[in-house]
Amino acid sequence: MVLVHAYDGRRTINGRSGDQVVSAPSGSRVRVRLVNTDSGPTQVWVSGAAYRILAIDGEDLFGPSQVTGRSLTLTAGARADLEVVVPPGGARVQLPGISIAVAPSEVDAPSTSAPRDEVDLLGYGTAAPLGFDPRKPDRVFDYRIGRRVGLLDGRPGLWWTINGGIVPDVPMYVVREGDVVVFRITNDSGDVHPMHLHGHHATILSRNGIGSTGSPWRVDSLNVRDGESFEVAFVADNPGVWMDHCHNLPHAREGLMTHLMYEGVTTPFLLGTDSGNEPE
Ligand SMILES: [Cu+2]
Repeated sequence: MVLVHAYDGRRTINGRSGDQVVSAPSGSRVRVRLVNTDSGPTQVWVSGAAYRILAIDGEDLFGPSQVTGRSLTLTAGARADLEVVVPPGGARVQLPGISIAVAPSEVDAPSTSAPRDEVDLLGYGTAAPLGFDPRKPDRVFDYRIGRRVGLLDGRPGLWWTINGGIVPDVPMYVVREGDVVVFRITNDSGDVHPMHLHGHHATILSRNGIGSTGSPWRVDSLNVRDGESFEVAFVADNPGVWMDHCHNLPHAREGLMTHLMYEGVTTPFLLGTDSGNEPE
């Protein structure tokens, strides 16, 4: 388990700064689970060996192929399971400013600078059935991320918007249990947003109008860059009231959050500062 977090701008793995080593004999197959607990995306890559991406956000990828010379983007809150077969000279899982080597104890695993190219999960692995048909959705929602001047809790500022509105003037997405739900996410806000839906994993159907050709790619945290658009789909199979927000928490506080709600599910808790809730 490789938990990546920056404290006071200093990058750590599992709470410790500096490069680390996990001793592993040559030929052993190591599964490295990365967790990005920061507010922004990061790159991760492996030097000294090829790697396979076995899972994203805890969801297995189908038919993952070997990756060399490319990095993987881990958005805020994202998890990735990488498989590395340890070569005699060791391998090093790297992120900017920190690394963890998986290597026989007597060797110093190599390091490289960050690859310029990145793995595109839209075409990674082998296509497989999704388990539901997103072509006939019961609900289609727009989640348009923007930014404009306005008032948030009476405070003037430049705030994030969802479909043009500032919290609480944003859509509450209502579904019924069993619905096939499609979200069309667009971002014209000038910044990247790690969008995070609680309680569900959404399958990526397309990015910028280009359909997925690889393994079913399921996420609960999606890196949505400025100017990008995604179509994602899921089956509403987990009744509740779920946050659907930006995982960059200052962004969430600045308005980039709403809810996915199920018909017939209510909560005694209220939105807004009138309820006595004060965001941290
Ligand atoms: Cu954001």
